[in-house]
Formats: sequence, C-alpha cells, structure tokens
Amino acid sequence: MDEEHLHDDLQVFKDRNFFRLKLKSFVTIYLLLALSFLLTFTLFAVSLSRVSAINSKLQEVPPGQSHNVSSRDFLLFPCGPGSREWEYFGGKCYYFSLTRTSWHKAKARCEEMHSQLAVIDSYAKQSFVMFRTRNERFWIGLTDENSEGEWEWVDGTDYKTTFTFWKEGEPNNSGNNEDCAHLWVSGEWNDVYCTYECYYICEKLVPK
Ligand code: MAN
Ligand code: CA
Repeated sequence: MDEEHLHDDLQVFKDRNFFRLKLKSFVTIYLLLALSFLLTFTLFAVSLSRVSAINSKLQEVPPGQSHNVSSRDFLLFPCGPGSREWEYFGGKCYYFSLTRTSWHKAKARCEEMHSQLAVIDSYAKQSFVMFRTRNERFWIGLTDENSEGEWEWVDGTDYKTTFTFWKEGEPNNSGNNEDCAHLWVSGEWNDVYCTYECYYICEKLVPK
C-alpha cells in the first residue's frame, strides 16, 4: 500500500515539474516575441522619422536650385544639362520639334529660341539629322520664295557651292507653288508649298 502511495506522489511531482517546465518555455517564447515586436516597431518608428526628416529638408530647397550642376554635366551635355531637348553635334545644338507647323512659323519659332532653321551644309550633318528624323518630314532653312529656282539658306550660306541632298527629281516646284524645303523619306530633300505643316529642325551654337 505504502509503496503505491509513494508511486502516486512521485507521479504528481513529475506532472508538476513537467507543467512548470512547460510554463517556463512558454514565458520565454512570449518574452522573445514581445521583444522582437518591440524591436520591429522601434526600427519602423526610427526609419519613419528619418524619412520625414529628409522629406522636410527636401522641401526647404527652393525649386531651380535643387540640382547641383557640375562641369562634368556640361561635358556630357554641351547644349546644357538643363535643356536636354537640344542635341549636340559638331559644335552646334539641334532641336527637333514635337509639333508640326508651316515653314514661316517654324522659322519664327526657332528664332524665338535664339536659333535658326537648320542649315545642312555637309554630309556629316545630313547624316546626323536624318538619323534623328527617320522618314518623317522636317523643315530645314532652305527656300526659293524670293526668286523661283534660286535656293537660299536662311543664314546666307552659299547654296550653289554647298552640299545638297535632294531626292531624285527634286526640287520640282510641283503646282508652281513649292518654295520651301524639308527632309522626307530617307532624309532626302523635297520642295513643298510653304504652308504645308510638318516638323522642323532648329540649330544654334553651343551656349557659352
Ligand atoms: C509629290 C511630288 C513632290 C511634291 C509632293 C507635294 O510627292 O511631286 O515633289 O512636293 O508631291 O505633295
Ligand atoms: Ca517637290
């Protein structure tokens, strides 16, 4: 009998010890979980405050002064890192319009931008512009509206002794009314009526 009691007591003791151990490990797990939650929350709070600090710093910088332009940027973009729509080639800057208009309006728009309609006086330049214009039509600074058949470049470059790139059979003064030149398929030149609306190429010297 006594022995049986002892055995029961031992069993109870064993069970208690087991629960105590189990409880201990649960507490440890919960503590660790709580700690990691706390850590995550702290990290989150810290990064959030940092982001908002940087954000308010950024807002302090007045617009226009937010970019520090270095001389290296000017080497990469000779036409000005701030006016990337102007593309550099051979000491000059070129603008390829995104809208279409008549030859005279195109000429005026180039002038408003302190430039002129492009004068294509070499194959190198022709090659550069036609790579950019693909097969689309772009006005250039060439007209014979002053005197039929006497083509003149807008900057006074001598037409007769300078490079040309007319399409075969052009200029043909079709309908007796074609006094302005544009680039066309394969970049070749065609004369067309000056009120025709197409894209245009402006040209200017590299800004100092
Ligand atoms: C044809 C040719 C060109 C001319 C255009 C006008 O393509 O005759 O020379 O300029 O028509 O649309
Ligand atoms: Ca023509």
